[in-house]
Amino acid sequence: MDELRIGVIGTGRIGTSHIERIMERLRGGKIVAITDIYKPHANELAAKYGCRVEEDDDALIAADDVDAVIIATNGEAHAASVLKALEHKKYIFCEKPLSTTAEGCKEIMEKEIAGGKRLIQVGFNRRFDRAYKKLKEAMDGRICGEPLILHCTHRNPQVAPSYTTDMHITDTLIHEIDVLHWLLGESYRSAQIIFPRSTTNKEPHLKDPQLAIMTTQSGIVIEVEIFVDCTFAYDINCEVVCEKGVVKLPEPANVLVRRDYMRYSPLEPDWLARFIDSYDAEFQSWIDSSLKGISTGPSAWDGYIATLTAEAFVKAQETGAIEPIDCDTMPEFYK
Ligand code: ISE
Repeated sequence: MDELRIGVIGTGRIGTSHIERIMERLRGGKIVAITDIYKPHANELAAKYGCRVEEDDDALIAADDVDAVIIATNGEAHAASVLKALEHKKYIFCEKPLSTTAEGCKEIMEKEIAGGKRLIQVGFNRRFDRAYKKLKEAMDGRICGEPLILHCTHRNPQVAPSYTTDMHITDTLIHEIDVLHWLLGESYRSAQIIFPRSTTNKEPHLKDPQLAIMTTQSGIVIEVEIFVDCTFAYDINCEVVCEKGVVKLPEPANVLVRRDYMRYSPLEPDWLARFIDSYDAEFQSWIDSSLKGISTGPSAWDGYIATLTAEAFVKAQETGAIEPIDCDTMPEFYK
């Protein structure tokens, strides 16, 4: 195969941005079909990029000229499309979450394992971000010794009115859950949420900010401030306190301005701007590895760890307790 023929399920903001990057910037992939329950925008994209609109995910996944599918619908719809795509032995890129339940992730893993070949990559883009890669290199080299504590922030300037308090976990914290599991090479054993005083910013129905505390299997304690209506910028930070020093996620490069008796450096407005390069790298890697017949990115196992941990955090939001996380043993297939 010298070109990966791709079908896209879901043409919302993220699906549209993936279509653009594959057709305009990346090598080796071509969008041949798209589908969405809302057809007018899909029709516009099809006209712009010379592909066709399929009626639904069944038709798109079954099409003979579709080698690989991108699933970019609402989280609740992901698992059903993934299972169908596994049935048809297509390469799969699934945005997070792989499934909204840990049980659903297990069903997907069983099916993938039964098929005998890794076909799934889950959309955890931060692993492809230059800054996180630098941090990982430093951690793997243990330049400051063993990690002990992590202080992180995940701040969004605002969220849509449809955003709910559990989405602090399932939609937002899930990125830290995955990227820190990758960074530290460990899964988690407990989850706790603390609700500080809530902001009076735009979304009064939200409990915002929240403080998430998780402990890894070896006892590293991670605290993440999740503040989705912070109003000032998209602001992602991560500081790892180690035995002999501190390692910090590099800030995205930006100009330093001196003006009006001030010195400042602009921050990013949103996650697409902050992580644009990582999405390009993530999709180039997915296309290249699929063309070679392998899947190398975040796996269905990583999708399971993320959803399992998120489930414990949502429970912790309700109970106020420290919730245990009972993780299965990693199947040989994913090692
Ligand atoms: C969104 O879905 C993302 O993936 C962003 O990275 C995250 O910052 C945001 O909170 C989510 O809603």
